[in-house]
Amino acid sequence: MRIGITCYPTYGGSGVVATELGIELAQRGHEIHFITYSQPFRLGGNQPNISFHEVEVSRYALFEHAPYDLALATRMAEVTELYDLDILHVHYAIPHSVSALLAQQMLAERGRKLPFVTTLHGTDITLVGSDPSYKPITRFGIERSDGVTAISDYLKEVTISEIGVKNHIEVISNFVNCDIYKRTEKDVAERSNFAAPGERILVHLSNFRPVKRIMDVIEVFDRVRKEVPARLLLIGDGPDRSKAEWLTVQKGIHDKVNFLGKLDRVIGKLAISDVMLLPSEMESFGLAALEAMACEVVPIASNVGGLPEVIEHGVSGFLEPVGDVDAMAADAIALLKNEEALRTMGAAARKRAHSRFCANDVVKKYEEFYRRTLAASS
Ligand code: GMT
Repeated sequence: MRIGITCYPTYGGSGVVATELGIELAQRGHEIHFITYSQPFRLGGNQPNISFHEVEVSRYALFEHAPYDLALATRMAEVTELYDLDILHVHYAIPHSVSALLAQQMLAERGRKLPFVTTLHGTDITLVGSDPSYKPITRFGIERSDGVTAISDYLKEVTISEIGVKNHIEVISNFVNCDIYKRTEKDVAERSNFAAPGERILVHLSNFRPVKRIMDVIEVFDRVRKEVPARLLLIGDGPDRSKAEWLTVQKGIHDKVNFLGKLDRVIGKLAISDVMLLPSEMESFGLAALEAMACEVVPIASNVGGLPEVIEHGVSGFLEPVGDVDAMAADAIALLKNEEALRTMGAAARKRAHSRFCANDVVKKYEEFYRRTLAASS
């Protein structure tokens, strides 16, 4: 198939999923066309079967806010014609589904069909989509999509109850390439670059937005390092980063925390870690936890949203109430003091990722969904 993919190319879970999906589909022989305002950050250059089409947004003195949605719709229609796309897959409902709908209608005028699939990721429904200024257009974009998927049962339910969407929503979970995301001897040897022998490594990966509760990450780590020699690796960047940096200074633990910034490749850092902290206010899925689990890193996360669909409490990780930094720290301390329990749970985390969320299985579901969508709209 010739598939167009639109996503937010910046640091965020939906862009990661869209990019990894494009890479996996290209490896299966599909022709993939990313249509985005900049190259998706996890997409290296020159990959076979993958092209990138930049959306240029012209500025004009009248525009306080340049109409990106319209430039995107125009580019979607153009790329569809130039490369004879079969289907368009947009990630994150707003504004991508509405731009896709416009592109579809522009092409229909010329007798050209363009079916499109919208994948819902989380904040497009729980934050942006629920805001009264966006709710009606979010529902409209979703209901006019030829196919709709959500990344967890939780998100499907919220989309129905909060947004009032009436059409079918297929749940296709997020995934990880289990052949790439794994712990190797080489990675283990890298530990010495970040931690002294005997020190444990805790890790957090996000875009440092308030919903991620970065201060809780620091609070949990501060409690843990008083009981167990440990270091904290923070991967990513965003609005709450400097607040977090100042908190580590106030607590006198700045030298124990590595702010690594945005990284294209996170596997190496995950694979040397023992525990991932994900104390988010909300996660519709928690891709970062899944990537960590595939590398035998035990997730300690909030018991919210779609996280219980990923992590089995007490088996492949821990789930605690939002904001309960004492409970999260207690889980981490008990685990990090017991090497056997840590390795057993790490293996269970890998098993969980492998049994339900490997790319090989999940990407087939997308291929099948595209075929069904194409058949229904022909
Ligand atoms: O919260 C983020 O990290 C970004 C956000 C996005 O849309 O880019 O992530 C959402 O999509 C991810 C990929 O499907 C999910 O793993 C995250 O749980 C979800 N974030 C929230 O629901 C807050």
